[in-house]
Amino acid sequence: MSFFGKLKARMFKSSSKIEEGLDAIVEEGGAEDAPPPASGQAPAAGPASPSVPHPEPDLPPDPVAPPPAEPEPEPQPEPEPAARDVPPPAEAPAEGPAPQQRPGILGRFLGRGPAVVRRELDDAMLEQLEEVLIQADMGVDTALRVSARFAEGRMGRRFGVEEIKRILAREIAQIMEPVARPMPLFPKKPQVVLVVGVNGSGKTTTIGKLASQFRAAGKSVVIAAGDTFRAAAVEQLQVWGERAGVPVMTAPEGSDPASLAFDAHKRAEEEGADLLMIDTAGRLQNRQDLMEELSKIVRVIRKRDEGAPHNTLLVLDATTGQNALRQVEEFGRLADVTGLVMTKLDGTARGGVLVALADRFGLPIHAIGIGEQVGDLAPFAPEEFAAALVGLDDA
Ligand SMILES: Nc1nc2c(ncn2[C@@H]2O[C@H](COP(=O)(O)OP(=O)(O)OP(=O)(O)O)[C@@H](O)[C@H]2O)c(=O)[nH]1
Ligand SMILES: [Mg+2]
Repeated sequence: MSFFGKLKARMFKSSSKIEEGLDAIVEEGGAEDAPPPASGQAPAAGPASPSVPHPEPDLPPDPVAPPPAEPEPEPQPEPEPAARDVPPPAEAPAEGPAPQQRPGILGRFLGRGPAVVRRELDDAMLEQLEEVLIQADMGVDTALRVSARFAEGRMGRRFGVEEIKRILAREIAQIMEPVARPMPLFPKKPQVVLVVGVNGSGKTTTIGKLASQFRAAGKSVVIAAGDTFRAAAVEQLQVWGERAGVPVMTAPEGSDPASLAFDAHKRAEEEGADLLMIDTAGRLQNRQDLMEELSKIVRVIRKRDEGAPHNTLLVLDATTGQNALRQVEEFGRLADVTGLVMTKLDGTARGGVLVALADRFGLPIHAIGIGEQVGDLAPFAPEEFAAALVGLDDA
């Protein structure tokens, strides 16, 4: 399966939340439209009442939804003959039924495809859209920005769910485009990658996955098991190291992680390794002592290479939702974070938080995790992510 297929399947909780919200919005104030008639046929019907039950539960995707490759793929409902009966937006009620005729079975026999429910974009609909985005954990500011971009030049026009998803995906991808950057590789050997984050965010797993992927790409890697608090953490890393064929340097439980980092750097340099990845113990951003320990690791490693760490990756757990924003602020203050990795986008309905992070901080998002296996970490691709987030079938 392609990574997009996997991403889409695993992000179903986030996407189904957005989908459900959009379905409800369009159902509430929408009316059934017929798509344009086949060539040469006169329009026979206008929009139907929202109270008319949807006759086809298994409609194919919106037939007027354009192919994604078009430069301005947004559908133009105005030219549809069916829309002629709709009063101009200024006179229309904010919501509610437009003048209507049912698109009869006869009409379909005459060659008009399945009907689509569309709703006219007005202030009330826009507010509901904002609400759906906020509920997907996009945060208020970002939800407002995405909705405003959605509304630009589109008020008074009519949209079906599929069209809304495409426009949203495009707006979201545009916000995220500038931060989608893989972890930069430098000629400096060893390049020091410090990995930080709160407890259980996925630091050790991410190091294991990255180490495997770098190895597969022909890089030599050394891992420092800097979480000296828990013996289990060291064992966990050793398993990943064995799998990846990467040496893991350890220190006795309770010993100073800064001195392990120092020794590991020495070894990595002696071995001519390309990368030194330093795992750290999980720490809550409000534990001052642990945060200071992190600063000490940085101070000590700089005694060996004043440019180190070259990358400080903050690993964030998507399931923590809006709290991720605070973590970026706090860790950023203490550890000079250079890039983000977001894990556990599978199995959470809070995937929208990544949009908020991109919008608010502009820090590079290097990779996303969608599972526990080595192949479940992939470079962050904004178009695929945005499509999966809103539940589109293609990116
Ligand atoms: N579903 C899912 N689970 C993940 C992902 N990344 C990590 N995990 C799991 O999350 C749990 C915690 O991961 P760790 O890598 O141990 O997290 P950590 O940040 O090192 O944790 P501490 O060292 O205790 O702070 C493990 O069970 C991982 O398998 C992911 O992308 N998706
Ligand atoms: Mg760990």
